[in-house]
Amino acid sequence: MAEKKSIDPVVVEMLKKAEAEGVSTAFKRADETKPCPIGHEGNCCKHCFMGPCRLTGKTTVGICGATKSTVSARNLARGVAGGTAAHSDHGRGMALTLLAAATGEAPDYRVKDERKLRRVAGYLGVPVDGREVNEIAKDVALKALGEFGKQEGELIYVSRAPAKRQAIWRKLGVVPRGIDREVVEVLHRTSIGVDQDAEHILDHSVRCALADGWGGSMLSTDISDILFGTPGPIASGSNFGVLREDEVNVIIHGHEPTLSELIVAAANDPEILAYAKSKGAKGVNLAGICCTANEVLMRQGVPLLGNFLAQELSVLTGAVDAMVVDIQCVMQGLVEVAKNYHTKIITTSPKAKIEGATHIEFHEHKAMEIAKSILRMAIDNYAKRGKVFIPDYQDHLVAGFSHEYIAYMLGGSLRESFRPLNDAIMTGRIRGAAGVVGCNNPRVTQDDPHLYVVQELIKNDILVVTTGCNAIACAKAGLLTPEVMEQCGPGLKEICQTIGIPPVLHMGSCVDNTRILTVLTQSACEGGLGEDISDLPVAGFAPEWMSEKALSIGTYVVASGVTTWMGVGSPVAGSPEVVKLITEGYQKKFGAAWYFEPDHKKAVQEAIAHIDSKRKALKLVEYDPKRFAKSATYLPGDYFPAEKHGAYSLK
Ligand code: NFS
Repeated sequence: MAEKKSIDPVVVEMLKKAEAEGVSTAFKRADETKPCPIGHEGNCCKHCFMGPCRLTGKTTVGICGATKSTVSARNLARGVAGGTAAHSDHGRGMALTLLAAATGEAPDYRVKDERKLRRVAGYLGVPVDGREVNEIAKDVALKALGEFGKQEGELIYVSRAPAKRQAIWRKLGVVPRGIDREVVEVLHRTSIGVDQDAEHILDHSVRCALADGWGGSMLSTDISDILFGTPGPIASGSNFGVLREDEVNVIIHGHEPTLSELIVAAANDPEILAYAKSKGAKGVNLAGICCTANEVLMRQGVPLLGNFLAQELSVLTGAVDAMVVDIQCVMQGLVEVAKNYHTKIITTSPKAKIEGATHIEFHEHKAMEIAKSILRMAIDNYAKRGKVFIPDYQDHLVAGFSHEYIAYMLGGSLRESFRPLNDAIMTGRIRGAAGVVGCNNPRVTQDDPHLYVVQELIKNDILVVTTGCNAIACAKAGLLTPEVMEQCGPGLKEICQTIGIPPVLHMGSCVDNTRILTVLTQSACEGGLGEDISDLPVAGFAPEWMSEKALSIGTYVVASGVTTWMGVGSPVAGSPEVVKLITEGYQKKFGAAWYFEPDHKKAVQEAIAHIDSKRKALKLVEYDPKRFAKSATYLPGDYFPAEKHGAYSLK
């Protein structure tokens, strides 16, 4: 039943089309392939060739004697290392691009946000006074690159965390030394016959994940802002209705903004537009999938086509002339689907090829030339379209809430600060805040857990910040608009009306979860809500997670002090000892617990109780929604007519 697969009506329609045409998608393959029950719970060890050892039934240890808890901790740690490697290699790529831009080797790139450059130079200890922009940029890039290969000492960005948090990490010995070193050490420790103490393995997985959150990902966000601009609010659209029947549709999918930013520029180039017209198209229309979508949405307003599970389905429209992919979350199944249509799948990263796809390798020194040749290929392909089916759904959105903009919108240009946010939490207008992030997973009804969690939180006066594929789910359901404040509790509604913001703030891609770390730090340091992130009435969610990157994010967010609920199921369920280590154990160590709770309704109730317990510990007034929403003198409906919004409104 297609209706059970997703609550997005576009996905349901496209799944019916796939069924009718006999096209295989991730949804179908998920039905055909049940997860291996042993590996699913973390009980399979395949780190040497005596096995794989399946610790099930009477078998409680591997051939080497490794226990279930060792195996489970090893598997989790390796997931964290995979996620850290992915985010951080992306960050390294950004630093290399900045270096090439600063030294003139990548003439199509330049420092776009000098203010951010100076701020980041300050974090990294790079002098700025009396220096040229490119001199500073070169040193910032080199200093950032140094963080990857550093062997000793501490990552510089650790000093951006609240002082109390840093002290906790130092006491536990989990401060990362160098980004690459911590990833390598996870792989070493978890190979045959090395670290065989679950708690010790997990401690190092924390060190590795912190190298992601307070290292590779944070650098990635900062350098992307320097090169392409720090995001501010921007309006756009989402879902398949953003495709155009009379234009060349190019989908940008993956993660790095390096090529996609130039594709956006090239799509507006008069020469490219003239070429499109010469082939009978009215223009070139761009739309994004996954985190590349979030990156180019936040800075350029490029609409969102869909999240992770929409990628194959978008090809089924017959309207996608090219899908340009780089790294991460790109399904190999795309090529098989594309065989049934005219769509060209174009891989571009030197790190990622897919058999059967067209490979046009991207190099920074001739970036614009490559972007244009990709677009020309898409334009040439336009004439080969067969029958086109574009479900006529789209919704409005406002995205682009960087932490810089949040501070600005709260305090204005004369006094950027988090004071108003803290005050609103202290008075109980805002009960607390939550980050809701992460993937799609075909093991659950697509977008259902995402949207339930977000809607339930705002109804309970909990401000939501979102990134990644949750942000796209919210966009498609119309939750990223100011109008949605009508769905909020009374206190949060007052705040949103006063500041003029949606109650669900789109903060970017998954590496931009580090923007959330910055917001949390500033809120903790502003005063009135304790002194550390773990004092704040906040919670984390990844209701439909699937990727290793989510495990890394989950670990660093919890180790930073935010109790977090991940949905779908637990990758460590097979070891009660490991479950205890990441819940009670992490609570003792980091003041925050990490739960895997497949029941998203239960998770929300637990998180609300958690937020209230934090309010109580801070001796804040008890949350009481009846006290608020009495002061407004007009109805927001006058300004935002109801017919303009609503989930999945028909165009
Ligand atoms: Ni995040 Fe981006 Fe989506 Fe999950 Fe994949 S796109 S980095 S991993 S699936 S949220």
